Amino acid sequence: MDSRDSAAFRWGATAVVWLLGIFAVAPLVGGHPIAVAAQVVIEVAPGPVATVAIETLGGLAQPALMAGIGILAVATAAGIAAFAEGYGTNRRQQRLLVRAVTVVVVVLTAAGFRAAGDGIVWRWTLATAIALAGPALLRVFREGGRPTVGRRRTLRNLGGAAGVAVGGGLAARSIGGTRTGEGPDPGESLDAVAEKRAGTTTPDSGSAATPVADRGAVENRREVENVVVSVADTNADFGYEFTGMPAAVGSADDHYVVDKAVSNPNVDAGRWSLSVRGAVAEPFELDLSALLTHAAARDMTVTTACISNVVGGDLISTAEWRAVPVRALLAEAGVADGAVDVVTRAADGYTEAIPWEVVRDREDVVLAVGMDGRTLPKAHGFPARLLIPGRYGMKSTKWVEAIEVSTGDHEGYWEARGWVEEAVVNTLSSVRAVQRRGDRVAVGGVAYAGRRGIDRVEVSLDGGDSWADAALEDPPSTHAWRRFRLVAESPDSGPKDVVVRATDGEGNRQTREETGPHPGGSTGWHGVTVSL
Ligand SMILES: Nc1nc2c(c(=O)[nH]1)N[C@H]1C(S)=C(S)[C@@H](COP(=O)(O)O)O[C@H]1N2
Ligand SMILES: [Mo]
Repeated sequence: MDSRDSAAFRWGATAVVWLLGIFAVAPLVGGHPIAVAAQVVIEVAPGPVATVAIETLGGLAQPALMAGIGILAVATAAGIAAFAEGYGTNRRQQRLLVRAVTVVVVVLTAAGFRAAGDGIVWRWTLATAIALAGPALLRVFREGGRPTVGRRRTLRNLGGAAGVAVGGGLAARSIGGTRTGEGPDPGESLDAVAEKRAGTTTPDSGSAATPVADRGAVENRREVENVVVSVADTNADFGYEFTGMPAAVGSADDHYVVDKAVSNPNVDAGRWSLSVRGAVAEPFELDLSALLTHAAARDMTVTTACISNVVGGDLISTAEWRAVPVRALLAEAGVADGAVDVVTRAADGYTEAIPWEVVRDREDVVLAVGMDGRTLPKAHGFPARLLIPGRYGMKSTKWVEAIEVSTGDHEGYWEARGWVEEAVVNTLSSVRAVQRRGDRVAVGGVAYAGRRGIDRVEVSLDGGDSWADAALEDPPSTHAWRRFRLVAESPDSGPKDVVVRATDGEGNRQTREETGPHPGGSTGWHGVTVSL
């Protein structure tokens, strides 16, 4: 085919080359302009729209949005060209148009990489140059070549330009991540950090495996709506550890993750410091090593749950954190009279606020800097994140850069999108595992009521007609959930309509009324029908 390619085809194809280059070079700065654009869309989207998108698409909402933006970019390029051609623009006008579009694309690409990265000039500049190399080469080919360019030749040029963009991106990748390598890394052993600080090092041995008690061979393991149903070939008594039960204290690897952002911010601890400022007598900055070795640092086991968790859902986890009370940090700065909120500001633009009175009165409102004996993993907010036990996870700002005392009311990220401000957790209980051993069946799970604690859990095997008290494990801490287990004689393998309900430490039974997560967290009893 040697027909002249339409301008729309050439422009669209150029946009595709541009996108390829952008994605190839993204690791150099730890993000890319398309993700930044998606982020802007998420942030300006009205609260209910964002909520509906997250509820219907879940984890696919963000990738879908990025795909949409990519398609829109290509369509816009093709559209502009088709429009210009349709109007029969002359050469001079075409050149002007090309120049204008070029300027816009260069500026957007550079600004996008600048926003995605953490400010290292040469990295985002190099990323921009490589991402634009492909499309730029295409122009050279076209202008250097004959005025009429056959489709085969165009395709060959496009392939070459895409190759240059992707090849350049891969080469840039090999230059490495965005770190200075000076501060502690995400997930680094806290002992190693302390030793480094003291000037000694020993190899990181990792944690020893814990032996597992004989639980019998498990047959017929399946999942019914998040609940693990199994039959075990043993007569051993049930503990709290049978198949499907979550660990009382989980690990970073199995902790749920929820972020507003398309990609997590890469914070370089070597260049990061926490800023404590606002309405305080003496603002100051503290680096990660100083926080890790802070005199008030303590280990605490905390359960967090996302406010968008549904009844029986798994957006709830328990982990061991190393943390410094926020009030200890603020005491060093000296909070001024008239303080209203303690605002946390994050590297991804997220903000949250908690009344100063609450921070002042509660030792357990903390800034976490460690998890499982290591510095925080990136996904959980490296290098520092807030934890407010008993409030939904939205209050616990990750990737904190500043703690700022305000003299006015501050509206947090999700509050501005119509979710409740205080976000005190509702009492919840959920079935996680049902197991048969001979004639006995055990129902196990977790219950949580934040700072109110859990006093009682009842289980029904007949859809709520009759109830029995479950055995309760001691909670791993006052900030954590409690595991429960009910063992019943049940030779009959027919369907069981399992329902669970908890009573908190204030004597209030969990409400049966079913509500969805928006705006104050889901409520209602969890149940599942199983046969085993
Ligand atoms: N900076 C920042 N902090 C954030 C979020 C976020 O998107 N950005 N998400 C919040 C929400 S909604 C929840 S549920 C918790 C999740 O914490 P995790 O991912 O460590 O479990 O972080 C909170 N902190
Ligand atoms: Mo959340």
